[in-house]
Amino acid sequence: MKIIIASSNQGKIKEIKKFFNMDTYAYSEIMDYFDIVEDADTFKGNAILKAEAINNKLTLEQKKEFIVLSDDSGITVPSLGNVPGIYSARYAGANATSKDNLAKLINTLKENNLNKTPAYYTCAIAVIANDRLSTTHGWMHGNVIDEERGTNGFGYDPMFIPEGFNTTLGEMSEDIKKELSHRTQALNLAKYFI
Ligand code: ITT
Repeated sequence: MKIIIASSNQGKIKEIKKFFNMDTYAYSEIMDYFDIVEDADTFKGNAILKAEAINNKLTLEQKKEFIVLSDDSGITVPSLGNVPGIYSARYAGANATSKDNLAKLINTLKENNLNKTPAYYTCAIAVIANDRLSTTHGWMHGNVIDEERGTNGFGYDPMFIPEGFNTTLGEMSEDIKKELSHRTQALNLAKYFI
């Protein structure tokens, strides 16, 4: 069995490929890139939309060969009214880069005089194998700070300090993030279906 990752986020793809000990491909390695509309109102709903969009493009032969796996994820800051949540990828606007989104969250903390406040990452994974759909979730709790520290990871990692640590994910090794992360928790559960 091989896995197709229904994502075009290079940070996620790298972490998911590292997690599995089997042939794992970004969908762009199997088919042309296309835009997937993510208009559900939950992480789970958007993960399902992405997995179904890729699964619908597979031939019957490919469906026997491949499992489709998608990831919808984001960060939530309760003291800011639960932003950006499911809008994490577009927090700074429709065409925002992850740098823009990180800068916007840092600025919003500063505007609210919050230099450190609780936050958590959520990851919903959807798996489709032989047209059967399953979903799982994982979370990572900690705090966000009003500055960027370190360059490891991706997205909001340089401003996120996991619970029990003093450094941001941007300052930590990939292996420590792999042990703690929302993505690892959700993928560990998804392994049962796979
Ligand atoms: P795909 O839909 O193609 O998978 P995307 O980047 O649009 O890529 P999402 O809609 O799930 O993915 O948005 C997730 C955003 O949340 C992502 O852009 C990151 O900024 C952030 N995010 C999710 N997991 C993260 C992690 O482990 N570390 C840092 N930021 C993360």
